[in-house]
Formats: sequence, C-alpha cells, structure tokens
Amino acid sequence: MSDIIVNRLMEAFDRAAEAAFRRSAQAIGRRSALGAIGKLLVGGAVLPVLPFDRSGRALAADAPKAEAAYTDCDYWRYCALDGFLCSCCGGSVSACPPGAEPSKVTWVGTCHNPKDGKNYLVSYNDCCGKTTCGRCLCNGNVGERPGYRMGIHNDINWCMANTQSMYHCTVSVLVGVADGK
Ligand code: ABN
Repeated sequence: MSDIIVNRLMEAFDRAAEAAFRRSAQAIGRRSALGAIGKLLVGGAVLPVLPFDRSGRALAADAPKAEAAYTDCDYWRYCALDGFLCSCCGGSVSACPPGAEPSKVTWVGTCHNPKDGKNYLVSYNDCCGKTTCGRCLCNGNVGERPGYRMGIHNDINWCMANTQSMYHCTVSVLVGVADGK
C-alpha cells in the first residue's frame, strides 16, 4: 500500500473518531457530567456515617494468640509435655523451629481444653537435629505412666528413630477429640 493511501485512511479514522466523540459529548452533556460528579461527592460524604458492622474488630481482639505466643507451661495443650517448648525456641506450639525436624515416633497424651470442655489427643513430637534448646522447660505429666511402659511415658528422647537423634524441643500437635463430648 502506498504512503498516500495509508495517510488517507488514517485521516478518515481520525475524522470518524472525532465525530463520534462530539456526538457522545452532546448527548451526555456538561450537566449530566456535573450531576455524576455531584452524586459521587454526596456519596463520599454520607457513606462514612452509615452504620457499619464493626463486630469484626471485637472478634479480632478476642482471637486466639498466635501459636508461637504460648510460652507458659500451664497452657492446656502442654498438660503432658516433658521437655522444652518449641514456642520458646523459634518454632510454635505445633511447628518445629527451622533446622529441626519432628520425631518419627512420639507419645500421645490426653489434655482437657477448658474453653470448650473437651478432651483432646495431643501428640508430643520431639524436634530433632539441633542442640538442646534449653528454654521453657515444662514437666506436664497428665496421664503419663512409669518408664517401663514406654508408649505412655514422656521422659524419653523420641528423636531416637530419626537419622539425627539430637533432641532440641517438643511440639504439641492436636490429633483429635478424645471422647467426642
Ligand atoms: N521427650 C522429651 C525428652 C527428650 C529427651 C530426654 C527426655 C525427654
């Protein structure tokens, strides 16, 4: 296509577009544009005083603490935990700190949650592969039995079955409801 034909086509497009814009400007008009702006302004002034449901804020204030924040031995899930709390060692209630891995074997205790009145099975996995954490030592013994019954004794290094058997800290993982109450 020669340059002249391309230029003519472009001019034709320009004219068509300009005509379309002019037609729509006349149809919509300055008044209706002002009206739309006015509605936006009024809406912006009225909306903030409308009654909003702010209950979410109250619920957030009552929300459970972040898992890492449970650093006291008397937290209900620690009722049968014998060891260092992973939540004091860079992990959380149920997660090992970076660089440590959960034990392949564990002991499962039963703890009572005072908030809902139910009993829960809690798996106390040791976290393995780092030197002993040494912070927040707890010695919960609810439901524990002497060492000759190994499966229900908590004073054991459960890292024994891991490749890295060094004990670092212990997590409390909820396994399920114990009695369906
Ligand atoms: N299960 C916690 C633990 C680890 C090493 C030694 C005793 C108890």
